[in-house]
Formats: sequence, C-alpha cells, structure tokens
Amino acid sequence: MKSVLKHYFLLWVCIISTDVLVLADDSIKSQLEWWRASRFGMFIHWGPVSLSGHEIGWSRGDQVPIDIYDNLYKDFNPTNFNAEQWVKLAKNAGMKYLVFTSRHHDGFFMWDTELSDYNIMHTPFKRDVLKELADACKKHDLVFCIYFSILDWKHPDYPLGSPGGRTKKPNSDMDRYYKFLEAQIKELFRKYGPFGVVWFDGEWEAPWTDQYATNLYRLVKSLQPTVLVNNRVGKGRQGMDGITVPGQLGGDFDTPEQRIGRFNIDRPWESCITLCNQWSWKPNDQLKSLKECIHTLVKTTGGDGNLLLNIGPMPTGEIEPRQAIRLLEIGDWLEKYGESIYATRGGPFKPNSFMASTRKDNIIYLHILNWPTNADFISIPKLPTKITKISALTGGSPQLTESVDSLKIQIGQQFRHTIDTIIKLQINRSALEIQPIDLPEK
Ligand code: FHN
Repeated sequence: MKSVLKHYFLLWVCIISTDVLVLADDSIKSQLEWWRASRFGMFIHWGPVSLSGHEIGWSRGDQVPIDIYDNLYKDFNPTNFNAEQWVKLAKNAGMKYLVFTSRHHDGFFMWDTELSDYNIMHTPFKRDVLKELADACKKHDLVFCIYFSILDWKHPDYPLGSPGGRTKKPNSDMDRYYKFLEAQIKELFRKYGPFGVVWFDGEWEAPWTDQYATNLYRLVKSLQPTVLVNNRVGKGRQGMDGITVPGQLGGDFDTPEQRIGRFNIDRPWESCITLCNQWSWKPNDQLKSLKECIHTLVKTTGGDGNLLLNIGPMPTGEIEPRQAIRLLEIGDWLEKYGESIYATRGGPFKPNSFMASTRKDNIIYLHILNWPTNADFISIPKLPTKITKISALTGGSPQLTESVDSLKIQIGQQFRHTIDTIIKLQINRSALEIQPIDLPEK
C-alpha cells in the first residue's frame, strides 16, 4: 500500500513542479511581449569621458592617462542636457525603450548615489541625470532601462584595472566588491525603478564567476520579477555573437554586438550597434547612412531580433545635430512602414543578402533591400499556403505568378526602392505557423 501512495505522491510532485516551470516560462513570455513588439530601442553611452572625445572605459589608462581620466568629472558641466529632448528624439526616431549607462567600466556613477563620491552630483553639473531621464521616460511613455557594468576598473576592490583589465590592483577583495555591487543594484531599483531591462555588461573578466552571476540574477528578479535581464549577467555569452552557451545562465535574451544576429525564433535576442563607430562621443566620428540603419533594423527584425541603436551625446549635454537628423529620418521611415516592423516576428523567409521578411497575424512582409540588378522580378520559394492578396506598402501594384515551387513577384521599376521595397502578402492562415524557409542567395 505504501509504495502505491509513494508513487502517487511522486506523480503529484512532478505535476506541480511542471506547472510551476510552465508558469515561470509563461511569465517570462508575457514579460518579453512588450520588448519583442518594440523591436527598436535607443542605447546611450555618456559620462565625463565625453569631454575627451575618447571611448568610455577603454580609453582610461590608454589614450587618456588614468589621473586625467579620473578627474574629468571635475569639469563635466553639460548645461544643455535636457532629458525630455533626448526622450522626445528617441520617440520621434520610432524607438520604444531607452537603455542608459548608469555606470560603465570607468566606475563613474551617473546617478545621485550614497555609495561613492565619484558621481554626477560631485561635478559642476550637480544634477541627477538618471532621475531626470527616468522621469522624462515616464512622462513620455518610453520604457526606461539601465546599462550596468559588472566590472569596475577604478574601484580598489575589483581585482583588475584599466586599460582593458590588463593591470592588477594590489589590495582587491572581490567578495567585498560584490557586496558593493549588490548595494548599487538595490539603490538603483529603490530610487529609479521599475526598469524595463537591466542591461548588464563587463561579465567576461576572470573575477566574475557563475556564483556571483546566479546571486546577482536572483537579486534583480527579487527586486522586480517583471524586469528583463540580458545574458551578460552570466558567463555564458559567446563573444560578440552574443549567443549563450547551452546550460549557462543566459538571462532573458542574447546580445550580439556590432553585428546583426543570426535568425533565431526560439531564443530572444537584441543586436546592440553604434550609430557612429564609437560608443561614447567622438568628434567627427563616422556616421552610418540612413540605408545602412534601415537595412540593419529590417535584418534584425527579419531575424526575429531587436535593434538597440547607440548614440554618444556631446559633453554639452546635446545630441550631435547630424546624429539627431539621422534618427529622425529613421523615424520618418517607421512612421510610413512601421507596421512591417513593430509587433512582427522574423521570417518565415530567413534573411539573405538581398531581402528579409517579417510577419504578424495572416500577413507576411517581404523586404527587398537590394533589388537584383536588371531583373524585373524576384523569385522565392513557394509558401505552403494560399496567398489571398498582394500589395506593396512602398507603392505600385506588384504582380504575383505562382509556379509549382516558386513565387515570382514583379513590380514597376519606379516602385523598386533603393532602401526597401516592401511587398505585403495576405495569406489564409496565421503567418506564425509557417516553418522558417531558407532563401537562395540569388
Ligand atoms: O566594453 C563595452 C563597450 O564599451 C560597450 O559598452 C559595449 C556595448 O554593448 N559593451 C562592451 C563591449 O562588448
């Protein structure tokens, strides 16, 4: 009799635990919904280093001597900073969330912290940038998120220094540093939360361990269960491809950097890419063209990822006018064609060199980014479903010819756009049910 009861008890435990796992999985899926539907966010790297025009964190002890770098804050007075202007620009660019460097690898606190004097309130500016940005985001309905560097090349308790973690500190204490890190996270949530995302970075150096990572992830989720956390909280990120090694703590999404992530509809991901070359302000930096920005956005979305596009504001507190203009041009494009980006999923056709596709409900959007030269039509594999209507978001009347195994789409030359020709296919079922389809290169 006992063994029967024991088996029923074990069966009950399995059912309960499965439900809990499913529940946990479902809550993550619902938290991700706003983020995935957003598809496009603003990344901002800013701090006293903008006075030097060199890269935040990495130039400390390299292009900028440490004692100079660490005293830049004494001259940091961005009196033209206006959080509402930044937030309105992000909104007008079509961005739905904003990720701001609360503290980068250089250890400077861009918020009014009680934990260190090396902070924004001890500059001539004396204003809490993080609070002003959080308030502006709330006022204008932009989701506020923070970037937070796990490493700190300045703090004496963190074992490695700069440049680039290549130096060791004499009397470091990583356990004491971790407690200091936890205190910062608790203060951030208490004073400026809730956040959409905590965007961790700086996890790759040896002092950071799986145990610290697990503890930090648990702390963040205990402070705000609905917050999203990227995979850089853990040690499992594979370099700049940003993919999490199976079995490693991966947070809620992967983080390809300075590249468009690979097509993946099973694991959420977000490409972080700079609008210029440098993450923080650099005079006369190379600015990406509108075509490159739109292609990057379309190909990340076509791969089922988000795009976090970075700007580095000037030491005056302003965003460089030519960068602002580029962002507004992206916003104009999204104003016209955003239905093919927002709340879509990638596919079913995987991106290739000349096109990408997005989908929602019973609609598939074909983004033809580089119309094949001297070709009046494009040819793609046949869909496993009936096409009930074809149209073009970007104008003209496309013609569809279906053969046994392919679709041929023609449209007048005057409607083949240099940036993106968007063909809209209405089908007789949910577009999300269609299995991903590889596209031949030509
Ligand atoms: O070292 C940082 C770098 O400065 C920048 O913050 C990027 C943004 O993702 N992350 C690190 C480089 O991978």
